[in-house]
Amino acid sequence: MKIGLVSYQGSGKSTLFEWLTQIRPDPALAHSSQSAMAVIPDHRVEPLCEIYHPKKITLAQLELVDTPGLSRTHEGNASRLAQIREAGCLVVVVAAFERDADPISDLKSFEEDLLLADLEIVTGRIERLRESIRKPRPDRDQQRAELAALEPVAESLGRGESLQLDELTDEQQRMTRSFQMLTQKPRFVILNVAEDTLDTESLVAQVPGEGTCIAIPLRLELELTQLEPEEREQFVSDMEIQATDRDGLLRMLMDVSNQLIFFTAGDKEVRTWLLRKGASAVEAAGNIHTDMARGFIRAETMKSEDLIRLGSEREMKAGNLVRQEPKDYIVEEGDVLLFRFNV
Ligand SMILES: Nc1nc2c(ncn2[C@@H]2O[C@H](COP(=O)(O)OP(=O)(O)OP(=O)(O)O)[C@@H](O)[C@H]2O)c(=O)[nH]1
Ligand SMILES: [Mg+2]
Repeated sequence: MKIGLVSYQGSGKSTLFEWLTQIRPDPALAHSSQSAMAVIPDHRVEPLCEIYHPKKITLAQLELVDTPGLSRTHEGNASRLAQIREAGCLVVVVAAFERDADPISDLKSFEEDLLLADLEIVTGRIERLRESIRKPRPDRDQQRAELAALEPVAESLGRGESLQLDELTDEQQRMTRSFQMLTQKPRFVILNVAEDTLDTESLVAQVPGEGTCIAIPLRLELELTQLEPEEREQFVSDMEIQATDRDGLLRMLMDVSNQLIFFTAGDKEVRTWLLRKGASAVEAAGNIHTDMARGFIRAETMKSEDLIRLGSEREMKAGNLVRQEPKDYIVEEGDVLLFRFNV
């Protein structure tokens, strides 16, 4: 799933992108989206490697997309919004580093812009349906049903309510899927504060939705990653600052994008994989290879904490901790999976 970094111009998206991916977005391509991967470190990989001594280690990566910032005058926003629609989840970067910044009202107007963009799409469709229904045509009932499903969606957007997927009926979800509605995408907010902003907590507390916002001095964080490790340590202790937990942030982004990590482990490779939360074992197998899903027999499943605690597969078997799971088993965070399949 693509994670879109979005906001108004000049709020720090590209700075965040470079900090997390270590890739500098090309300023010449600033009018279009640029994507890169951010490696997700995992503290369980090292102990697993002590068990398997693999030849290779591969870590899962999140795909981040640096999108062009919206203009506050709305000029030229249509194509920028279209690029944002392609992301599965949004990280809204709000500028809070200037003395006169008002990040909370900025965030509010950004949310309103997303809402208006969705309203425009839905009302456009409604108008076309109303027009079309006047004429006799074979699919008129179907169009009436679509109209009936969309009208309440337009009404609530018109009231300024941003819609979440779980508030829509199945039919409404189906009817709005192709719109890729911005207001339905999970969102996470990063307040881009100045190096010397002290009271970030009270700022964060003003953002609605618990646990979906953090304050980060992005420019400072990026500069820190560009220092040599010793220099960085010196700087951090001289300035009495605390570097942001970058790995923790990547975890949060995994959470908002509704993904978990599972492992495959053997003497060839220890590897982490991303998977949609709630996905089944056969879907996990399909992420690795379509053949594995097609010929799926079962998934030998261990909890990584148990395996790390006991130190070997032999001990796991002796303790009856290796489960044989069928296709529809719902994979859990931290599972170590070995797929048995027919070729
Ligand atoms: N003082 C200060 N300046 C910052 C901070 N973060 C970003 N900036 C500056 O703000 C400007 C814009 O940052 P970018 O990361 O390019 O912003 P952007 O959101 O990608 O901008 P667009 O791509 O134009 O939409 C740059 O000049 C940054 O140096 C910060 O934490 N503190
Ligand atoms: Mg940028």
